[in-house]
Amino acid sequence: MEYFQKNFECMKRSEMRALQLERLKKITAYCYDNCKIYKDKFDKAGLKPSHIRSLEDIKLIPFTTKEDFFVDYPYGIFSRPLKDIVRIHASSGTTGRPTVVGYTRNDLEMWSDVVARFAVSMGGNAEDIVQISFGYGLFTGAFGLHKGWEKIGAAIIPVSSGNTERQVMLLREFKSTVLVATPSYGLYIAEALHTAGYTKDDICLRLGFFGAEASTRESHAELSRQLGIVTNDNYGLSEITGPGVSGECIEKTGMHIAEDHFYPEIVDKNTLEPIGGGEVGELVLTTLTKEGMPILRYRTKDLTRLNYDVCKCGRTSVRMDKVIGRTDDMLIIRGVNVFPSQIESVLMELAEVGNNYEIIVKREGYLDTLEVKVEVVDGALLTDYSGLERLRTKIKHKIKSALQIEAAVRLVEPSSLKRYEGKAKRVFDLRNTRD
Ligand code: DLL
Repeated sequence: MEYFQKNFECMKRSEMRALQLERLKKITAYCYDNCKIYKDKFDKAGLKPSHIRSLEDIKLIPFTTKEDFFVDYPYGIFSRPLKDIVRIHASSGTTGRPTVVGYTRNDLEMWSDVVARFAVSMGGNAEDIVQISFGYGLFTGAFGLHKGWEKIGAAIIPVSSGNTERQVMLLREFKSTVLVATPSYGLYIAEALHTAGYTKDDICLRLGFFGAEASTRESHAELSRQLGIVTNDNYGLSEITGPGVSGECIEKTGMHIAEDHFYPEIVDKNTLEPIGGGEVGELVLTTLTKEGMPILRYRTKDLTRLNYDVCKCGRTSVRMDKVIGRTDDMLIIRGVNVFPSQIESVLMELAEVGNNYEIIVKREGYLDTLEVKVEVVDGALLTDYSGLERLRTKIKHKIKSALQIEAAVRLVEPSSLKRYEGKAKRVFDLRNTRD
């Protein structure tokens, strides 16, 4: 088994905890001394950095949320003057202003280290040819994966997202061995490969690194099947560093968190009290080593759980489960909590429907309605009324048994729904809009 930084990845738990505590004390004092936003929050809570004496004391520290990035926008959340900042990125910010994030030179080194760790943990090496199909720009995805893979000596193809026919051409002609994309774009590229008349046997891909949005085991199985690859799920967020917070290893039993740099907690999303025992809750992250913009107890809004068992790969780092969804993406339909990923799991298991779907929620009178639109694989089915009805009923039953909720199912023509080159938009909640 290869490791990138074995001393940290395989550290004994007692040593890891000691290291985390030492770093937590230091970063708490550093934030208090260098960032007014933190100083004000600590003073308001009557907290001094010296009150942090154990890892458990982390719960004394007030949470940081997205709103804190706007208190003194854009750079107020930085702990270093701009002369020390060498890179600025921003979150994708689908709604409103994006959060602005800054890195010092050491932050960039750390960032590429943590990405290199999970690349190596999947068997990535200097011989790989890595096609980066994330958009280069303010988004952290492309630069994050680029620098991590470059660090292990791989050859990077910085194609960026979009121009899907060209992606296929590069896969074939440049013989890329690794594809880096959102899972939804990965599926789109796979579709374009087949539309152009090729199969997985015409390309050299062996690994697919997918992240930046929630995905299911079923969609990864589909990516594996269509592209002939072993897939990896990796997680991160701009506010914490970008990609590299955690990633699956070849065992694929959860995403290893680089916990010498990012301290994870799980809290109840309503009471905000810490939850132990491997239960699902909101992930809260503290950066332990960042200089430019350290973040204490960031509420990610992502729901997952932690597993502290040692992995078969030998890494001792805690693993997080696949993200179920964001608390702000959770739909409450007629009182039932529904995550888009649950619907995706149902659809991806069915061979008769494709990988593109839309979830539409409306309010009719006082009643919420849920509609799932999905493409059939075989367009001929659309003229076969009884075949179509059978499939619709089957999907409705499966959704009912997975979610305990009735959904209307609309089967549409192949290739008729919008494809995404970055993060996909699957949910259209029209309850608060007039239509
Ligand atoms: O998406 C960073 C990233 C880029 C991660 C490339 C992995 C690969 P943001 O644009 O700030 O940063 O969005 C962060 O995306 O809070 C999650 O809700 C979601 N997310 C990221 N990775 C995953 C994943 C990047 N593997 C937000 N599974 C996060 C589920 C993910 N959700």
